[in-house]
Amino acid sequence: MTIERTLSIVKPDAVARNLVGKIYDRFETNGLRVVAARMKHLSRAEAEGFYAVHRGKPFFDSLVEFMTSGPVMIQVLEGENAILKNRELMGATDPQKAAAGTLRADFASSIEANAVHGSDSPENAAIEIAWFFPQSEVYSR
Ligand code: RTP
Ligand code: MG
Repeated sequence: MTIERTLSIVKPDAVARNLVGKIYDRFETNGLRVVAARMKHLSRAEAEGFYAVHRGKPFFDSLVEFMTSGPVMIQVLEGENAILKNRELMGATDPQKAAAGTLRADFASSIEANAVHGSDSPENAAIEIAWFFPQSEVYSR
């Protein structure tokens, strides 16, 4: 059994649609625990830095525009295989391709405004958690 932590973001579309509680409920119902959280309206520099791996891709400017369009809810989730489990709960990037019952199938409106972010590997989870939270603000069990 591997207890992991992953970085999750409720994106501006889902915050605007008042879905934070419904999304947290999915995490908690599926064995993930919120161990750090903050709401933040990302600056352009923060969004560009956070999504730096996508710099140069055709959707990068639009992605940064979207991620800075309103506040986001940022959390660290902890639990067994948290990284993969959160990705499974999220569903495919494109909500049209996301499996039924996933967050993106239920709450996303487009491939860009897709409700949630989740770290995709242990390496990126560590980087992304540190990007938003000092260790003293992660309340691990
Ligand atoms: P995320 O990083 O946000 O958890 O999403 P992901 O791994 O499922 O997808 P990724 O390939 O990392 O893309 C990051 C975010 O960029 C936007 N996107 N737009 N217009 C497009 O073709 C396109 N492709 C990606 C989405 O908001 C996606 O979640
Ligand atoms: Mg990604």
